[in-house]
Amino acid sequence: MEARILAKNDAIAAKCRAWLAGREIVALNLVSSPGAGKTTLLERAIADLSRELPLFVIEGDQATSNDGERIRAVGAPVIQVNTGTGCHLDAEMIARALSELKPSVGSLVFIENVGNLVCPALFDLGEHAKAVIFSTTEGEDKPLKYPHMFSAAKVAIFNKIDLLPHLDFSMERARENVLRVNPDAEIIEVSAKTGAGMQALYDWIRVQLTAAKQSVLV
Ligand SMILES: Nc1nc2c(ncn2[C@@H]2O[C@H](COP(=O)(O)OP(=O)(O)OP(=O)(O)O)[C@@H](O)[C@H]2O)c(=O)[nH]1
Ligand SMILES: [Mg+2]
Repeated sequence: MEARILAKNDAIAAKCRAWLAGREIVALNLVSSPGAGKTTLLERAIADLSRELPLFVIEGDQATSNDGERIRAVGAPVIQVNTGTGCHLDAEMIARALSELKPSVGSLVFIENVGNLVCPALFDLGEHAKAVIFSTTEGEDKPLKYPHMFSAAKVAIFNKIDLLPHLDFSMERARENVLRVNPDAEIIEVSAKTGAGMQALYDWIRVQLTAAKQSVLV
């Protein structure tokens, strides 16, 4: 049963991926535990990047349109998806949201997944990459406890570094733990609140967009 659900999801995700690639669109699937700072990071990224890039957002939450409204307030087109009892977005939801959102050629689509480190790891949404946001308030051991999420992600964004002086969080141990489950992960340290480190994240995003353009050429 579970295998059948995943196979159906993967088939739709493959169609989404081809559709996005044909339009040179980079879709990033933001995953994290609840409250790690996904929406705050998006608010800042939209404010900083929207003059440079067309940006679109798909917001996933079990309930409420709070995050969708926060994104709309900073000026990006957004579709809010409510999953009800579901603990993750799936590819069919993304296919439907993309047909409504109509992201332009060469744009960046942020998908904010439902906040948890378990189910979103299993479901391909046709994204270019999963980005896991890991808050300094969560404890360094989370990559070891939720290895599927951390190994599925291309980049681990350590958020809330502004709080480090008040916490026992060891950045070094946290980095080691991420790399233990995913030796290829890129690690970027930011504070979505103060903006520290965000330029490194934007540079990483620019590299992904350039790669998406080049892959259409080959
Ligand atoms: N100090 C600090 N607080 C932050 C930072 N980023 C986010 N926050 C705070 O963390 C709380 C949760 O942030 P959200 O952006 O709503 O987190 P989220 O991951 O979108 O949460 P869900 O969508 O509910 O899973 C808010 O009170 C934010 O102000 C940061 O870099 N530093
Ligand atoms: Mg949010």
